[in-house]
Amino acid sequence: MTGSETVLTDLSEGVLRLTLNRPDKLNSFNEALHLALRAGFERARDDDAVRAVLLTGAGRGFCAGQDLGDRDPRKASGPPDLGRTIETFYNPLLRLMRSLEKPIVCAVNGVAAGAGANVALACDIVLAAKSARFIQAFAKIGLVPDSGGTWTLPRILGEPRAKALALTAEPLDAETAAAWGLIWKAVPDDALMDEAGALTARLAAGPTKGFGLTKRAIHAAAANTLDQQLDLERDLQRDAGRSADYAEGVAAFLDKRKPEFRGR
Ligand code: LHQ
Repeated sequence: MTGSETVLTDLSEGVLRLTLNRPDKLNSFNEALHLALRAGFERARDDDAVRAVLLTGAGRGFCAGQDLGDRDPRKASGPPDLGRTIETFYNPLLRLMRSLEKPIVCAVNGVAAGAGANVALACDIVLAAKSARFIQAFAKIGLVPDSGGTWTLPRILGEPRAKALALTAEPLDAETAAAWGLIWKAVPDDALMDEAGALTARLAAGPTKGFGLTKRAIHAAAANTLDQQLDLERDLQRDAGRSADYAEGVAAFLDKRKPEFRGR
């Protein structure tokens, strides 16, 4: 395990594990955590040894959003420019995560509030401990859901549930989040890290080039017509069909053996 204090980083057998590590502040985002997390996802993008990412939090929380200790209005000389904070820190992170052509699994180990909830929901497969809660906490301090929340929530939940969560800031428990399709699974607390670790390891040993193309296709669907999407599937399948992993997958099937995928 290496890394600065704020994000622990560990690469093992293709899995880059990123652990938010400000447990006494429920892993809320300060500048150092932002920069370290961004560096982690940049490594995931640039390092061929990384085949999948597992994001989680240290201690009893996943992430409580922006560190409000840094934001005391009584200590400021005037109104803040939160748009600048979003443009400098949150949006680059969300864009980086969304464009990563490798699977991101999120193990939500405890409360996920504000930007912390929406960063979790930006991951590809989200598992949450049964005791975890998702809180669109923004409304409690007069803000708008950010980190993609106003895009993700209505798409997944529809406007009625998205608006109720955003306007009331009521906590959504992990089992309801799973029942509503907001996350993949709620799992017993003591099974979370084993299950998330095994899932990420399985993905990292899989045909990760194909996974990347699959993510690209599913992301494009939000803005495409069916005709456009059918054309895109044709183009991406052409790429996938030329991959070494496709050749290996079919050969292994015909040989009745386990495939050895390389992500190429
Ligand atoms: C915290 C925090 C925190 C600092 C817990 N900051 N210390 C973008 C642009 C720029 C500015 C604004 O924001 C954004 C995006 C956003 O994310 S806005 C939303 C910001 N987040 C929140 O409003 C959530 C604030 N936290 C809470 O409501 C509660 O802490 C939750 C519901 C997350 C957890 O409640 P509890 O389980 O009861 O824990 P706690 O409140 O006792 O917190 C434990 C410690 O963590 C405590 O410190 P202490 O020294 O008293 O033990 C908290 O002060 C600290 N902490 N969240 N965001």
